[in-house]
Amino acid sequence: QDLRIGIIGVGQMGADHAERVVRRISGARLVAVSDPDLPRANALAESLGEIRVIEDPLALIGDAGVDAVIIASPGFAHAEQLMACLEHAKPVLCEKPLTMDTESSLRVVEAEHKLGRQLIQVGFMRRFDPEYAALKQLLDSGELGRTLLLHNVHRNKSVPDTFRSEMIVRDSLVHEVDVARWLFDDEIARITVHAPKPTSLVANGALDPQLAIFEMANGAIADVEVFVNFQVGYEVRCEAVAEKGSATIGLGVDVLTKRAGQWGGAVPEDYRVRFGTAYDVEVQRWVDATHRREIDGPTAWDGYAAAAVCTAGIQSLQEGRPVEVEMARKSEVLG
Ligand code: ISE
Repeated sequence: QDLRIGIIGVGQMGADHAERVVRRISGARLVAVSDPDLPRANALAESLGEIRVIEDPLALIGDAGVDAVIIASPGFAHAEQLMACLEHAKPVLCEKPLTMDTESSLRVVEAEHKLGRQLIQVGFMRRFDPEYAALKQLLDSGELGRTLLLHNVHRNKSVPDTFRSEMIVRDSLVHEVDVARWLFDDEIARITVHAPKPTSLVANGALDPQLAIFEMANGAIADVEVFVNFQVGYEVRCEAVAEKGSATIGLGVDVLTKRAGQWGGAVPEDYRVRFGTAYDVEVQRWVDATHRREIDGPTAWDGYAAAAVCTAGIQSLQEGRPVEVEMARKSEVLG
């Protein structure tokens, strides 16, 4: 029996997931979409076949014809929609951020825990990228000894005008927050976010680029350059430095061409291109796990931890100093 999926939010990411579910995912079928922009939802539904448009996202979640939900709405809408998924016991793949603040993320974690079943998976898709997965495997194998440092670069070609300093932390830097927690298998204890003199090419007052330092609980350190108006294209790199070697991913060495007196390759336009495979693997594994009544990826707790780090990161950016990350103890919340 195919998993009947409903998607909430059909902007860039939601539309991308809709196409993915229809064209590339097995064991699942897209049955409904919801978006406040009705013409946009109607156009997408029509282009993909027989798909219902349900205007109210909460009605989509409660609909008896929807077995599982993908939330790709803006972050501020997540808390209410996640709670509704838990109420209706619907498995949900929720795009990051889990919610907009530490408290509401913790409430989501607690509500899910009360149900006694994990229904929430968070869309930190980098864990499913073949390059990141290989890096994780290499570091975990111990071949290089203990991992000491991570150097990360995260650049977007450009972002909409509404993408301000806080969003750079909660929507972009949040990926490295998860990557660092995942690769080190440890929590981030302290974060500092520096803001160099911003690029002159954005006029919305956003502090872009930013340079973040994560101090892990066990003493390791990660640094991150995040620059969302890089102009050139999308670039995500990670170098791990360990006791007996280093490993780098994201060099973008695809097809090397030589022409007109120059050599080089292509820079992806955005994350849908660079992480296309990661999204495919993520959604397929989520569908397969949902059939088994499980999840298979980042948990609500991971979303909560990331929210706590981002909250501290924003405070650091505003106050110009390192900020301790305040979060509950896992054992106290999850028993
Ligand atoms: C976007 O929302 C994403 O999640 C991308 O993965 C990230 O690289 C980008 O910076 C964000 O704008």
